[in-house]
Amino acid sequence: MYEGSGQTIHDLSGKGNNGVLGSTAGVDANDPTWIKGFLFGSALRFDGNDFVRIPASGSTLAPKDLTVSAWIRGTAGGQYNYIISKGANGCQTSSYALYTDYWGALRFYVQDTDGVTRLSGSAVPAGVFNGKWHHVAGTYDGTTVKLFVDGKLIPLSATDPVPPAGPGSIDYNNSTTSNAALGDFMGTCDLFYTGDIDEVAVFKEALPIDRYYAALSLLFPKPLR
Ligand SMILES: [Ca+2]
Repeated sequence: MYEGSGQTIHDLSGKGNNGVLGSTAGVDANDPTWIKGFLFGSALRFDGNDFVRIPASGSTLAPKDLTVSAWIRGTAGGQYNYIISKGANGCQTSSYALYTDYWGALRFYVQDTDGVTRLSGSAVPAGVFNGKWHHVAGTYDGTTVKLFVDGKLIPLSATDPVPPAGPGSIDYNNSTTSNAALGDFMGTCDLFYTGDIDEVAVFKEALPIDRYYAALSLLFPKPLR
């Protein structure tokens, strides 16, 4: 996010997935605030009732396999705070989302066409929401959901639901909206995120985030080490 001002975030990939700050194209109470970015330019601060809406046009952000990647900074995870979401079904699920769970831990999930929410492992709040920037990424290769924090895979714990062993298709047939959002779940309820977000990207394959982060650390040693 390089804009630093205004009401639009632009899709640098050229796919036209631009986002609108807040509830209207003008200045409104749901606009996040522009702040200095982590690596480059600017970032956005969400104060607990802010969001960016990305209309379901452009490339629709609905790939079969995917990576969702961002830099985030916050001081408290909170319960059910949506950082990045694609689509919404009632007050239940998105097609995929980076969010915090009941315990305030960071997770990634995809909702499959069998109605199963395929959850990643969970990153405890103290390791993510500690006032520092962290790279977070969720991937799905058609079978397995993974969450990475600062390039490290967050494994499933013994208490996590056992994910389906076989492949599954992401359900993009949303009952409430197919819009994507930053900082909110935009279904029949709002589930807001409090914190900062920068450099959001969605890729149509499950990237090897551990290797990506290692390469990034060589390019930008100071902020990342
Ligand atoms: Ca606005």
